[in-house]
Amino acid sequence: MTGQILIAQFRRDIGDVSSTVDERQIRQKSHDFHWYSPVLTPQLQNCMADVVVQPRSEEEIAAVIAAAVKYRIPITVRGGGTGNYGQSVPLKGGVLVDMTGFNKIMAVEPGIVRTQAGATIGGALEAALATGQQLMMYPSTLTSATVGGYLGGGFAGIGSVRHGIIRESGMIQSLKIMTIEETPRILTLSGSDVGFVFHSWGTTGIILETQLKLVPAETWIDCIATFPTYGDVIAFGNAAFASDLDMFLLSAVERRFAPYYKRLSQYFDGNRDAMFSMVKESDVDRYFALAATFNGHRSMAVSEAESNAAKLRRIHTTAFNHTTLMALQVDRAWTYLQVVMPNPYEPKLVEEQMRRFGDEVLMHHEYTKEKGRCRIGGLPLIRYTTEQRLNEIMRSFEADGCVLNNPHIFKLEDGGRFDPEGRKMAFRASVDPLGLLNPGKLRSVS
Ligand SMILES: Cc1cc2nc3c(=O)[nH]c(=O)nc-3n(C[C@H](O)[C@H](O)C(O)COP(=O)(O)OP(=O)(O)OC[C@H]3O[C@@H](n4cnc5c(N)ncnc54)[C@H](O)[C@@H]3O)c2cc1C
Repeated sequence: MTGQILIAQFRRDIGDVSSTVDERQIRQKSHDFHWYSPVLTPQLQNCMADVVVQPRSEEEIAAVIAAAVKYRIPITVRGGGTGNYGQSVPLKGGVLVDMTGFNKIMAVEPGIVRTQAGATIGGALEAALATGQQLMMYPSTLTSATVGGYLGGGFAGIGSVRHGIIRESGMIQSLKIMTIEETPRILTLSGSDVGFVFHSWGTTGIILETQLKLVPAETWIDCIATFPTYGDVIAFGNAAFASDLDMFLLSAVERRFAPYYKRLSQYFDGNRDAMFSMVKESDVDRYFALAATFNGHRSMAVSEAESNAAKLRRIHTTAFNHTTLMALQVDRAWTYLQVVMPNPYEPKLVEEQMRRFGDEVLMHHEYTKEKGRCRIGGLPLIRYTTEQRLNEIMRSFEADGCVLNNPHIFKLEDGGRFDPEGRKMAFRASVDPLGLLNPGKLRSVS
């Protein structure tokens, strides 16, 4: 917590920049989707900023940083607040910088969109589509997540089966960031240097602007294929990934998820397991022909217009952590895990895991690409009882050769995706020498 007098001095220094100390607004902006985790909730629920600011220009962001540095006040940056691990929760109070007021789509050119960091991903996608282009990928939270938040906290998304995970997709062309110094500097990063800031959970400079690569827009059809067993779904997923089918999403869920898919219940009724996909219009028939070779039925194939007219749920809002959200909206006793499956992932392993865990675990897998190979990320639902049991389930997946990216942690290094060579850490120190940015998120920085 920062003292009230210091906060008052800080607010005086930032002049006209919008700021509030209203308790309700502070509480709302100090939390994200860490409530998915019954382990994180008690640890983070009382963490609160002392003041929330909403800058609208580069100059205002610089004024906020300069004043915070002058008074040594911690700074936590927030986009849409859809992160799952308390990424934008201010562990040590201080200033919460809400970036959503800094939200212009600056330019759309052939192959490129330039945005301010607080623009929503959905806004960037819409602007690209208006020029016959599209983003390479996006999170299922695209209407509320910001571009800066996705690059600061995200990992993959809808489109990653086609273009790979964000880190290696080439999607981030360049980033403009501001340093955390009394006289803030602006740096432009490109090439592999964007990796210093990507997925650093807001600990490494404030992203001001992004330049993202665009690809030609395609017409994607929302498809559901259903199968007699979940092993068949996985066998089909493996074959579809290895084929030349053009797909933007390949998301497998078992039949016990059906009660959570109300607006698609006529196509996914709980009698069969399912693959939810976005398939290029010209490949839809071949997609279902391949599914048929694994006992798959064509259950649904609708265009965006048909889906909207029938008031169906769009497929991209059923995938990744939206699958988890749909279940949690009905039953808060669920939580989840993030598990990378062994490659190749044999259908008999998932069937064995389903037998082993019974009603305690429901299976959901997202197909993505990493280093050109299939990367199957499991986001299984877990019926939560105790932290000890949750840990036992994790160890059981690991014994099968799976790799855990534990979502029940709030230290960046513990997620298993951080900087083994220390280059990120060295860069971080150079742009935030006092360690004021999102303090407490890095185990290696107090
Ligand atoms: C229902 C649901 C579905 C999801 N689906 C996906 C998915 O498909 N793929 C995926 O990767 N993630 C997914 N996520 C996680 C989350 O949506 C993504 O991490 C994301 O896009 C966050 O954007 P945001 O604007 O909400 O960021 P926030 O939650 O506000 O912030 C995320 C992190 O980025 C930092 N940050 C924010 N803005 C800046 C900035 N301008 N400069 C520097 N750092 C900044 C924050 O400090 C924080 O550490 C999902 C989450 C939910 C709840």
